[in-house]
Amino acid sequence: MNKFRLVMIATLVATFLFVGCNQQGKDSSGALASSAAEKVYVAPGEHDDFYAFISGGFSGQLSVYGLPSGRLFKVIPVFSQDAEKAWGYNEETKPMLNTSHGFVPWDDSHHPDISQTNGELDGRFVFINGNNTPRIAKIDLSVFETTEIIEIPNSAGNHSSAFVTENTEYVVAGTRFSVPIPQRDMPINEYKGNFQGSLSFISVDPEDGGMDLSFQILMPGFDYDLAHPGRGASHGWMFFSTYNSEESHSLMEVNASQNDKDFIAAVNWKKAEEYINEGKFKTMPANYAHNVYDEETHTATSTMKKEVRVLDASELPGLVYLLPTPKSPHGCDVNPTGEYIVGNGKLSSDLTVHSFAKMIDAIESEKFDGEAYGIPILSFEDVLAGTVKQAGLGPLHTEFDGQGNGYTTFFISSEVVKWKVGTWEVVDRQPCYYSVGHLMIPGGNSRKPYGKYVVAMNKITKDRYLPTGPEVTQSAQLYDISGEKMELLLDFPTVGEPHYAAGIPADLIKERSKKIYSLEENKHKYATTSDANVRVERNGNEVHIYMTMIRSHFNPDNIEGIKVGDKVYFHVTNLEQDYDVPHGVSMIGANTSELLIMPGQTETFVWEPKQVGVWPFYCTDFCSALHQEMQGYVRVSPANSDLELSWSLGED
Ligand code: K7E
Ligand code: CUA
Repeated sequence: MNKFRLVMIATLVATFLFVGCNQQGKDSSGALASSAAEKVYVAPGEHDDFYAFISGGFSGQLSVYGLPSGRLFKVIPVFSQDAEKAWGYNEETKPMLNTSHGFVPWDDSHHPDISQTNGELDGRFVFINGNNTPRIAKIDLSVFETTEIIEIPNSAGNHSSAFVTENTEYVVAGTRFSVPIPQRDMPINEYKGNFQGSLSFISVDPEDGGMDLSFQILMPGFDYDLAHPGRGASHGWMFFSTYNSEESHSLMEVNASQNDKDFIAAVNWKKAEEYINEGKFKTMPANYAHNVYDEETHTATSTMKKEVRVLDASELPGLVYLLPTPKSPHGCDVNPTGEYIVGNGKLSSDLTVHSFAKMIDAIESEKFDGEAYGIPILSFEDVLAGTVKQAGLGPLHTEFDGQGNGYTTFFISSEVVKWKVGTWEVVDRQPCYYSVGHLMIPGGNSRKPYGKYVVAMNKITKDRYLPTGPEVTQSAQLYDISGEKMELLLDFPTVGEPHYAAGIPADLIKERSKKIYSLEENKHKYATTSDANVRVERNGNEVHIYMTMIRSHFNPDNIEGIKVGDKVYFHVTNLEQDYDVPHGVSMIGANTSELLIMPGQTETFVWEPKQVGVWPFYCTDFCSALHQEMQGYVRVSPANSDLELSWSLGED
C-alpha cells in the first residue's frame, strides 16, 4: 500500500511537470492556435458535422451540441422539470416523472447511448439513465424529446446504465448500490450475504421502440459500476465492472479498497433468454412506473407495473462469470471488434485488458479460480490479454477510434492517453483542464467509430473561463485525433456535470428531424383544431378553456365568468403549420410555467385564481411583429358570483 502510494505520488509529480511544460508550449504557439481555430470554425449558416449528446449529470437533462463548433443547440429535459419547455409542469408531461415514490421531478443522468442496428449507430433513439431514483429514459431523435421513461425496481443508484446491445435488443441497468431485495426493514450491518445487486435487461421493441423490463439477474451484493455490450464475436454478452466485492457498507473509501482485485462480471444474456424460455425464472412482486408519451395525443400516461421476472445468478450455470480486475475498476469498455474488454482500475496506473476469446477458452475448459455465491471466478492470467503499463494515474474510461487505438482518461493525472490495441504501448498523451471523467468518440461504443474527434469531459475548470462566483462551469474539450498525435482544438462549457456523451454524424439524424406536428393527426383529448370549436365549459368548479393560438392572437382572448376557487384548465392548441413558429402562453399568478407549444400541438396548464380582478395572459415566444399584441384577459369574480361564462374574440 505504502509502496503503491509512493509510486502514485511520484507519477503525479512527474505528470504535473509534464502538464506544466505543455501548457507553456501551447501559450507560445500562435500559429498552432490559429490552425486549431480553423478546424472548429463552422461558418455562419453552415452546419456542424456531428451531434454530441452530453449528459447533464446532476441537472438530470441531456444537452445537444454540434461538433466541431461546440455550439449548444438544445437542452432536452429528461428527468428534471424544465420551465423553459414546460416539461413536468404541463398536464401532458407530468405523468412522465411519476415513479413508485410519487412525482419525482429530478434525477442524476450520466450515460447516454444511441440505438444501434448491426452494431452501428442508427440515430433513432438516445437512452439515458436516472441514477438516483432508478429509471431509464428514451429520447426520440425525430423530435428530440423524451418519449418514454421506465423505472427500475430492485435497484438503487442505477449507474451501470443505459447501454445498448448491438441491435438494441436491450438497454441495460445495473445497481450501483446493493440493497435488500425485496426491500425490507433490516439492520444495515447485516449487509454481507444479504444485500444483493440486480442487473436489468430492458427490451426495446424493434418496430416502435417500446421499452419493457424483460428480466433481472440477481447478483452478489457488490457495486455494479459501469457496463458495455459485447459486439461481433462477443455479441450476446454484457460486461459490468464491479467494486466493493468486499461487501462493506460503511467508510467505503477504505473498506471497499481492501481487495487487490474486484471483478468484471461477464453476463451471457443469450443464455438468460434460454433460461427465460425454459421457465427458469421466478416472478417477483414489484412496483414500478412505466411512462409513455404519445405523439398523437401529445399526452403521457403512467402505468404501475406489478411484477418482474428474476433469474438468480448463483443458481443458473453459465449465466455469469467473474473476471478478476485490479483496483476497484470503474469504466468497463469493449473495443469495436468485441475481443477486448478494458477494466479501468481507478486506484491503478495500469489498464487491464481482458480477452474475450481467452475467456471463452477458460470457460470451456472449466478452469475456475473459485467462486462467489456460486458464480465461477476465472483466473486473472487465463483471461488477461495485456496491460497498458504506467499509462497515467486514476484511469476512468476508454473509447476507441476504429483504427486500432484506445483512448483512456486519467482523472488524477488529468489527461487523455492514446494507446495501441494489441501491443498495449502508449503512443500519445494530452493534458485535460482539469480532472477528466468520461471521453467520447462519435460511435465509440459501436462496431463503427467515427474516429475524427474525441471529446473529454472535465470535472474542474478553475481558471479556464471568466469566473462566475463560487460555482463555475464544467467543461468539454475537443481534440482532433485524425493524426498520430492528438491536438487540442477547443474548450466549451457544458450544462450541469457532463459524464458520458454519445456522438453521431449529423447526416444520420438531421434529415429525419420532424418540423411540425400535423393538426389533422392531433388526437389530444382537448385539442381545438379549428376556431369553430373554441369554447369554455364549466363542470362544478372545474373550468375547461378550449383555446387556439395563431399569429398573432388567442381565441378566445376575453373570458368572463371565472370565479375565485375555480380550477381553470387552459387547453391551448397552436394552429400554425409552419416550421419554427411556436407560441407561448402564460397566466399571471399561475404556479406552473409558461407553455411553449409547437405548431400543431396542444398543451394544458392549470390556473387557480386566488384574487378577484381582471387578469392578463400573453404569448411568451416572440412570434411575429405583432407578438406584443398577442394577449388576452380573464375576468375573475367572487366565489359566490352568478355571472355566466362567456368568451369572445374581437367583439366590443
Ligand atoms: Cu465515470 Cu457516472 Cu460514468 Cu461520471 S461516471 S465520470
Ligand atoms: Cu405568439 Cu408571440
